[in-house]
Amino acid sequence: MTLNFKKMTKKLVTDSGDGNPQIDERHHSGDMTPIPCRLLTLLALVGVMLATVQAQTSQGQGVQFADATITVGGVSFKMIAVEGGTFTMGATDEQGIDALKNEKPSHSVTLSSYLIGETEVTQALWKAVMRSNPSEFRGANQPVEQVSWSDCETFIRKLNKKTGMNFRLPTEAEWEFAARGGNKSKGYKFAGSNRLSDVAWYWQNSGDRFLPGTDDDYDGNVISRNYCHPHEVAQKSPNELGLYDMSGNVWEWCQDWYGYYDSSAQTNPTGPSRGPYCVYRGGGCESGISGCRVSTRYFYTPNDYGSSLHLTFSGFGLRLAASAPVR
Ligand SMILES: [Ca+2]
Repeated sequence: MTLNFKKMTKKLVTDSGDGNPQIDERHHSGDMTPIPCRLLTLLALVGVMLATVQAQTSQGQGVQFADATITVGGVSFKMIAVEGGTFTMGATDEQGIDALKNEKPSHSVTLSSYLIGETEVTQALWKAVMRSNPSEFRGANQPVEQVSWSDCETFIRKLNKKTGMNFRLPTEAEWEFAARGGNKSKGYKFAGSNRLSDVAWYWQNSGDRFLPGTDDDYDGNVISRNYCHPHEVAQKSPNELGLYDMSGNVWEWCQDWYGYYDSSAQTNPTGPSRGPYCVYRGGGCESGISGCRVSTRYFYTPNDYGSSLHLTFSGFGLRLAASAPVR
């Protein structure tokens, strides 16, 4: 088994850093317009649909909307309320020399409040919605993996039909703001810590034994023999917002088409209007340390989960998001 996520991501970054993405005329199959939030209204549907919703008052920092626990087909998952704010997206100082060309220029982004999944989508939830499980490493509380961006859109469409809610993938900016800890950010390099092993499963700690060294010691054959694999969600420490595994475990698809950054300030950015590649974030159980940084960004074709890269394991997963009521 060849585990070469580092090689794969290096290839993609090279592609992204050396020239403009090849923009074609294919239209994005997903709706890039922020979905009007009907969450509060939909909370009133408790008991009349397959889904049940329990709202819990969020504490502190003036958040005026609530975390929500949703149950679908007997599987519960929690959405964390993220208070909107302004942050610097991209290659900020704590990312250091690891920051790549496609993380620059850093720029100011202002976001409205939103909800984001406490954990990666589990196989139990995926199965409750899709009645299938594409994952290689099976387990109810394992994150779903080997899913394409398009698979995720299908999953979300069916989930929304079951719940009457408006889940979606997070925008790239929402993903990064949440990974940084939102308005509670302590400025870490990774999501919740400067010490990656505290918060993430990645190439050194996701297998049978800890593999010492740095990214310079990354060896796909050694990693393969060490049985590196995704782990059940929420086993590591959460970040400042209470979010688990935003660094490491499985990569997470974002809503946006991939594009280059601009230095101008933006509000609720949704990426290019079209393009051939979708963004994914956060690093996976086989990725290098640098791939797990909060500003690291990669991209891949929306209808594939890595098979064309000749990977025997492809750790693409997702985390849900939803727009929140206006503060
Ligand atoms: Ca992750």
